[in-house]
Parts: sequence; C-alpha cells; structure tokens
Amino acid sequence: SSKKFEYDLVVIGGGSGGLACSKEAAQLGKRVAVLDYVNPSSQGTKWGLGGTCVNVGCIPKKLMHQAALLGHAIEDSRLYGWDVPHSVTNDWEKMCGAVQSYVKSLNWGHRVQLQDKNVEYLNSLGSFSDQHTIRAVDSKGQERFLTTEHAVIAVGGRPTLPTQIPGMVDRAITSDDIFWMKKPPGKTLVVGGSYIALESAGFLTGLGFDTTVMVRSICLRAFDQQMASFVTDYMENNGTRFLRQCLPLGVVKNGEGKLEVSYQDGNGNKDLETFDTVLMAIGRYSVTDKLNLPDIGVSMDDIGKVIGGHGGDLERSSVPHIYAIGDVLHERPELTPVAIKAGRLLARRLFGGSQIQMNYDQVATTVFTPLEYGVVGMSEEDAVTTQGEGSIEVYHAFYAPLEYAIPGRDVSQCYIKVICENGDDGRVLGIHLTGPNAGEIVQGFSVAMGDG
Ligand code: FAD
Ligand code: NA7
Repeated sequence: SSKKFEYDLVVIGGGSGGLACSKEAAQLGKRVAVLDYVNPSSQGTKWGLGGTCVNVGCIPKKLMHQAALLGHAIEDSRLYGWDVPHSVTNDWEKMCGAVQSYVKSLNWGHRVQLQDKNVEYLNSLGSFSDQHTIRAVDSKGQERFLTTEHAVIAVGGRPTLPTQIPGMVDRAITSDDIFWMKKPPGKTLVVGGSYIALESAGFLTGLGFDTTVMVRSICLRAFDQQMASFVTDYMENNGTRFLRQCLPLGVVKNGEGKLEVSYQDGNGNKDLETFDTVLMAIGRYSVTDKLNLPDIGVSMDDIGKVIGGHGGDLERSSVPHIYAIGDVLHERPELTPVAIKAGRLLARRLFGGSQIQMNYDQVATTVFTPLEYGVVGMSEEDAVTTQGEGSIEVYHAFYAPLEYAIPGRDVSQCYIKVICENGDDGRVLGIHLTGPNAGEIVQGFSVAMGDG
C-alpha cells in the first residue's frame, strides 16, 4: 500500500454494499474505514448501522409480511382442526417490538463484524473535500479529514416526499417510518404503485388495518403486467382497497387529529377521505447531492446516480480511483444481494488481483405481497420488445397449491409463466410465479438461468 494516504480504502455508506466491500478489503489486509450516518426522516425516525435493508427495508418488511401471513394461517388452521378463538388480533406494539429488537441485534452484529475484521467505523456523514480526501462530520459537528487511495460511494437512497402536495411533507410517513411507528397505523392510505407500496399495503391489510392503495397509473411498472394483475387482484380479493387513476392533492389534520386527504380521480372529480396514516411510496432518490461529486469530477445521471463503467469496470466512476456500488449506481437493480456481491467483487479486483466483474443480468426478484410473486429474467413485455413477438413462446399454467385446498382458498391467481425463445431447444428468457413461497421457489431456478 501507498504510504501517501492514511487509508487504502474509504467507503461512504455502511449499508448492504458498503459493509460487504469494506470487510472484504480489510480481509485482504488493507487499511479501511467505513462511514455510516443516518439523517432522521421527515418524521424524526432514526436507526443504527447497516443501511436500508437492515433497518427500513428487506428485513423489517419481510418480518411484517410474515406476521401478516401468520394471521392468515391462523384463519386456515380452524379448517385443519385447530381450535382457535373466534377473534384473533395482532398487537402492533408487540409485533413491532419483536421486529425492532431483531433489527437492533443486526445493528450490533454489523458493528462487531467491522471490529473483528479491522474495519474502522465512523458514525459520521461523509463528503469529498478533494479527490483523495473525505470530510467526516459526526453528530456533534466534530470534523475529521481522511486521506485515501481509493474511495467507494455506497450511500444508497431515501424515499421521496412530494414537496408540491400541500401538507404531505409534514403529515405523511414513508417506508423510513412505518417499521418504527410507536402506535398502530390505523386506517391507512398508501400512495404509489411500486413494490414497496404494494408490500406495505399487503402486510397492513393482513395485520387487520383498513388499507387503501392510491395509484396514478399502473402497478408494478417494469414487472410483467399479467403477473402484476394477479398480485393486485389477490390483494383486492383479500381486503385491500384500490383507488386507481387517482392523485392526492393535499392533506390537512382535522380537529380529531385525523388526516383529511383530498384527491382527484381520472375524470378530474375531486373527493375527500379521512385516514389515520398516509404512507407515501412514490419512489426513492439517491443521496448524492451533498457529496460534492460535481466538484471532484464524478459524473452523475439526471437523477443523481453515479455513472459507472469507466475504463471497462462496471462500478468505476469518471474519476478512476472512485467507485460506486448498490442503489446509487446508475441503471442497476436496487437489491441487497446485488449490492453485497458487487461490493465484494470490487474489493477483490482492487486489492486481490481479481478481474471478475459483477453480473447484473437475470437477477431473481421477489415481491412480498400477500400472494408472493417471484421472477427471474424477462417480463413478457420485454421479451416481445427485445426478441420480437414471433420469436418467443410463452408457456403458462394455473395451479392449485395443495395447502389452499382444505381452507378452500381461492387459487385463481396462482400462476406459472415461462417465456422461451422459439424452437425445440428454445432458451428460457423468463420464469414467473405467483403463489405461496414464490421467492424461495424462484431463487432455485435463478441458479439454473444465470451463470452467477
Ligand atoms: P443502503 O443500504 O441504503 O446503505 C446506505 C447507507 O449509507 C445508509 O445507512 C445511509 O444512511 C448511509 N449514508 C448515506 N449518505 C451518507 C453519507 N454522506 N455519509 C455517511 N453515510 C451515509 N432489496 C432486496 O434485495 N430484497 C428486498 O426484499 C428488499 N425490500 C426492500 C423494502 C423496502 C421498504 C426498501 C426501502 C428497500 C428494499 N430493498 C430490498 C432494497 C435494499 O434495501 C437496497 O437495495 C439496499 O439496501 C441497497 O444497499 P446500498 O448499500 O446501496 O445502500
Ligand atoms: P418506482 O419503481 O420508482 O415507482 C414509484 C411509484 O410511485 C410508481 O408507481 C409511480 O407511478 C408512483 N409515483 C411516482 N411519483 C408519484 C407522484 N408524484 N404521485 C403519485 N404517484 C407517484 O419505485 P421505487 O423507487 O419504490 O422502486 C425501487 C426500484 O424497484 C426501482 O428502481 C426499480 O428498479 C424496481 P408511475 O408508474 O410513475 O405512474
């Protein structure tokens, strides 16, 4: 290592990607520091080390999804002979408490791992003061400058709040808050049609809350739309209400402390409805704006993501010794395993003599709605666009999960679709499945589909 710099590697952001990258680099004997700092949400929610996935993403959402599935299973269990009291309810505080203490154990685990692997952890906000110097500021305003040979930007993203809709920034919560709410959310409006919106609405419905999803266009854009309609049909049949082609106009708090939401439908008609909670899930933005990237010559796209691919390296920015991984990287899937793998491979290339690049193709994804949707490869729409309608063959089947038989659950959204190239040995382009445990099933197929 060069003695010119204090560190071989400084990573800004201790989430999925940043932690994986910094630990791998330290394992290879390098001097590594990682900075992780959480700016509180608009509602004041804060959390510990580990990033989005651990604190306000995959982990708490999957656990709340599981809590909701258990409620459904209790209903089914009566028909399997279990003597369950007639009315079963979920205790929000208790459920949240269990989820949060698990998250806190992960925060602690990450801290211990950094220590064990000799990664220096700074609970400080990072930015570049020049191409090789990172300014770190802690919560007390204490400033430190770290010089480094290489730097990795792994700052991830945060939920967008619409500043143009009166009252939203002050009154609405986002996915940064829902998992940390001290009181039950009550009657909830979820705005947005992304997977985050639908998953949240799904577990809230399953936990017993009156839940409405408001979408302005289609749900699950970029996903296969036939599969998306199975997901939303199932939700609708199981108690989630959908307001389609609708846009919120404003929110005010009434005398009883409830939120009055005005909105407009597709025909321009205005309406008003009262909710206890409004959850905005209308997309996420990258938190690169305060890093001083333009000043040091790191190019970004128009939504503030770092453009990689320079010098033939997928994660290398326009400044050769500065890299970006995870959600902050331009046009790459925003998924935890992707960030982790890209981080590890990058550290091995930088410090371990490896040449192996990340494979971003055919990454399996699951939408953890009440009826899970697992997918690997192309949507039918993408297959038609890229291959041409005449060049693909689509195989499909409805199926009936056996566990649905005894409780007599509706199986009409349980579906398998395989998209192939034409011909006898047509390559598989996409595998889609809606049904119980879809994520676990599809991840097996993804091994067969890809080379990674
Ligand atoms: P992050 O995990 O976001 O970490 C970035 C860290 O950097 C944060 O801790 C942040 O506070 C910190 N930081 C930011 N700026 C600075 C700075 N200037 N200085 C110091 N620190 C800074 N993915 C899946 O694969 N499966 C799922 O089921 C799934 N569910 C999700 C559910 C929700 C509700 C959300 C919001 C996301 C979900 N994701 C899921 C996506 C997943 O969380 C992200 O892809 C992943 O966390 C990205 O990792 P990252 O390392 O890029 O960034
Ligand atoms: P996405 O995929 O960016 O979706 C955002 C959703 O919110 C989508 O349904 C949008 O509708 C909707 N939206 C966006 N702005 C508004 C406003 N102002 N009002 C109402 N509705 C709005 O969401 P995520 O960031 O959660 O997804 C993360 C990643 O998952 C994404 O990068 C993909 O890789 C997959 P629209 O479709 O634009 O009409």
